[in-house]
Amino acid sequence: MKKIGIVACILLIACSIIATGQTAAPPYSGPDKPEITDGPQGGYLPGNKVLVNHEYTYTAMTTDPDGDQFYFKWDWDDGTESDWLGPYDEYGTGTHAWEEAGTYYIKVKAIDDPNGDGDLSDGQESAWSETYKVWVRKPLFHVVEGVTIFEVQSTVLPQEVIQAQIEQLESQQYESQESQQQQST
Ligand SMILES: [Ca+2]
Ligand SMILES: [Ca+2]
Repeated sequence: MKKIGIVACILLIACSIIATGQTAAPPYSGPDKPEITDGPQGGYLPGNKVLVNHEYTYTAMTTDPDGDQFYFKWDWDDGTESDWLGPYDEYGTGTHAWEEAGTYYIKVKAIDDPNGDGDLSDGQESAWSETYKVWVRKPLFHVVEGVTIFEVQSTVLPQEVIQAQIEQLESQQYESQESQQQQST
């Protein structure tokens, strides 16, 4: 009787382990915390500069543990957020133009759409991504004779190069005025 008792006890434990294992199936979950992977962060070099009132596109990525498609919402750190944009499988983008110069720390979060119907009320949100620093500035313009405008890359180009460009533009301007005067006389 004692042996039977032990066997029964072991069976009971085994059964409860199996039962527990079944209820511990992978739980439904929202997308992983996204990461911002690409987009200009500001500077003087072409391809990286971010000027006020120009649109720039940023890329983020994440995955959903259940394989659901998901949507991104961007926080542009100027008091505005995007709508939920998507659906995406891995990478998604957001586009924004800042109205004021300054340093912004943008971030993005994701929500999945388990039944894939575009209604996100059944979705679960991820955490916000780490922030991504964007330096937005006003363009630096030089106006020569009120006509020629170009951006001076003052932290990239030596001052003498800038001065040479200005002088060249001024001489072109002078020559064109000379030729116009000759034509009119
Ligand atoms: Ca999911
Ligand atoms: Ca849905």
